[in-house]
Amino acid sequence: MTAPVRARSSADLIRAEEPVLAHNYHPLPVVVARAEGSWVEDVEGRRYLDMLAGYSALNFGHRHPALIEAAHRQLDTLTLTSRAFHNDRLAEFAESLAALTGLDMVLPMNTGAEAVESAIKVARKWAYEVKGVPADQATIVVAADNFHGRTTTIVSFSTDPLARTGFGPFTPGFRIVPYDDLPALEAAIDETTAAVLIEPIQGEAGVVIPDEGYLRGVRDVTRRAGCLFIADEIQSGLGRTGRTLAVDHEDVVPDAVLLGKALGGGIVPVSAVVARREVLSVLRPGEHGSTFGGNPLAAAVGSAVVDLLHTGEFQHRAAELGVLLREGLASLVGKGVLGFRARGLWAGVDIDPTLGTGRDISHRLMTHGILVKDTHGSTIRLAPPLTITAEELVSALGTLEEVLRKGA
Ligand code: IF1
Repeated sequence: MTAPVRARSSADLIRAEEPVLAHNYHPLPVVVARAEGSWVEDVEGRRYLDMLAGYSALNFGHRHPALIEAAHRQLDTLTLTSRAFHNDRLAEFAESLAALTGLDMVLPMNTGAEAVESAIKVARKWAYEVKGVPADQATIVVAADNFHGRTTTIVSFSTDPLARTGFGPFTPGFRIVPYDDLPALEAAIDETTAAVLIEPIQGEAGVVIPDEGYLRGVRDVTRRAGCLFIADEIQSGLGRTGRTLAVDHEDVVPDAVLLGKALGGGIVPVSAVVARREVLSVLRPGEHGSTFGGNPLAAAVGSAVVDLLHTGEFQHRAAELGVLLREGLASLVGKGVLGFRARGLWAGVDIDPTLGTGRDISHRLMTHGILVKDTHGSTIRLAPPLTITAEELVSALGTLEEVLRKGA
């Protein structure tokens, strides 16, 4: 007789990962088994409010009905063709994404890092073919404390030793300037510059919001210098900040916008470079691609995501609930919170380090039924699903207050 199958506990599952799973993460000790909307449930049935939302990959919450329905419908019809053939979902996806961003053309990819890599390739090719930069001389100006992904080329211009050390040799051709410093940016640009690549709000750096006027300044400087402005909106875009894109807060239209995370509706990885025609037109058959980019399932889910954003409802919720978030955090300043930066439903919160590291605070919030993630030092980030209710948000802030009051 075989032994009865026993469900494995959270502790069992965490222990089981240890010898077989690469240790490139140090997750909080919660093992999620189910989720719906703003809530996740662990193996033992404990419920947690998800205040990280997959780093903004879950802007519409877990398993949004419209997105799940789009995915189910597509799963029953067609899932993958490769780009060797056309598929009947791609035109609609590209049209609606271009319309959403006010740009002309779409290059579909899968992960965020791939969108960034693709934009670097396109910018370089644009520099040689359109701007007339001598072969292999193109430079790209980026900001210190950036986060654009994990590939070899992308970590080549990271300033985070943890992301870089041990992974050289690195890709040349990048110049790093301080973020939110227009004179430094202008000084770094010369006739070899293909593009300026920045996050309109720096996520990993701790939700760092540049001074009003910086993004307009980047637009002016790049236009005058004749180089491209590429905005990495992979984390900041698609409703998170209260507008469709973070650059919309300054009414700026970059030459290229990079999207990812929420574009896949929390279901599949979907990313894209969305750009002016002159920019993406430099790519010709055979020069770039991806087996999975633009597959019918991704296109169907991506189209459904764009449909949700076309209503404006989620941008509106992020803006309105963002006021509550800001007020709640302001009331905690001096009560364990040293300071915070917030826009829409996105905040970096600096906790008094005497109360613990960001990790300690995240752990304590977890035991109180709230999931968040630390960044550096004693900063935690809050990025709840844009579907969160005012009551849920207020209750999460109450829990944060309680955790901070109890101290270390
Ligand atoms: C990890 C942070 C979030 C991104 C921007 C591109 C990418 C990302 C602006 C690459 C990815 C991630 C990946 C995740 C942690 C994470 C993150 F802490 F690093 F900053 F979200 F807050 N551009 N961000 O934020 O996208 O290739 O991952 O799809 O551990 O690497 P990807």
